[in-house]
Amino acid sequence: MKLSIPGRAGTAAMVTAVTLLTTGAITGAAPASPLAVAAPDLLVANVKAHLAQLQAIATANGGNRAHGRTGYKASLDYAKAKLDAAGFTTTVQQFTSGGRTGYNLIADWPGGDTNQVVMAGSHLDSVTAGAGINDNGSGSAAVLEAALTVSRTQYQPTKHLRFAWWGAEELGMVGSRYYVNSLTTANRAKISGYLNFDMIGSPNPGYFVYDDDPTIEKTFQNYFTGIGIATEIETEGDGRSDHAPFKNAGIPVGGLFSGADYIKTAAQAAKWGGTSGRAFDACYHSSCDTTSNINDTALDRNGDALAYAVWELSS
Ligand code: DTR
Ligand code: ZN
Ligand code: ZN
Repeated sequence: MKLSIPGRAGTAAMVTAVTLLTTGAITGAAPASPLAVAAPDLLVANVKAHLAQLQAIATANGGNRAHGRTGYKASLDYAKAKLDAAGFTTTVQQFTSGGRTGYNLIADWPGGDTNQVVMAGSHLDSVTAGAGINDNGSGSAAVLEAALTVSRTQYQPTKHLRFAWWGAEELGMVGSRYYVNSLTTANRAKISGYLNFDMIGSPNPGYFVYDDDPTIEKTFQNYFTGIGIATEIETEGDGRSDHAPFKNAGIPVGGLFSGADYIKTAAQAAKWGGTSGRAFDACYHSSCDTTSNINDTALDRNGDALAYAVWELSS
């Protein structure tokens, strides 16, 4: 779902103006500044289709997609096949943790200034207890759909776009830390921002924005202001997800979160709906974290916010 976004309406109007100008439908000065390309709507039906695939993978592989188990590698193979077919340059990074082999999936969109890399990522692994559809199929599916939408729209950003799916986050951000540590100092300096998406479809959702880098934080807040949703600063997860290794390396980070085992207050229920006195995700790290453990509205809104930020920060 897309609505007008403050600060972007002008861009949208400019895009309209140029469109109309080229059709001769209106007269008047052409926009002075180069046009930013407005982010497309991320199709939540496509995101849910990815979640259905991840659920099927877990079901076919012992009920989980955990590090070192067959369900994790099958999840990575699913995403990689889609990205290869869409024209991305993919890399599978292998590491060992707890005596088991782990993998990161990195997908570069050809083009853009490789001295300014905008990254969006999510952990692809689940806990061993279940399929991990909200934690973190939701983030992984939305990042995958954003990447596929870049390809589908043939978006040509000014900056270089890189997408990532991390292994072994549940063991302590092992995969993302392995990736950051594998970068040279020069290559770390080229990453202008890392956006993290870990649990963005919680069944009793909150709308939390990471308060690490102010520019990234404001970008997300602008999106939610544009759709009339109040956000809160994310305080539960400092250091608890894959943005932490990037932040520790001095790279600007941000992200979105819809809540885990903390309890929704009455004030939060009043502004966001849902049920006060209950966890944002009562199936956190449990076998009930399946495709029925997703709030479609939260997944839709956070997916669109993801796309908005990727387009905005890379244009
Ligand atoms: N997604 C959880 C880690 C986690 C718990 N709270 C937050 C807040 C923000 C980001 C991540 C988290 C996990 O992977 O277990
Ligand atoms: Zn988890
Ligand atoms: Zn997680």
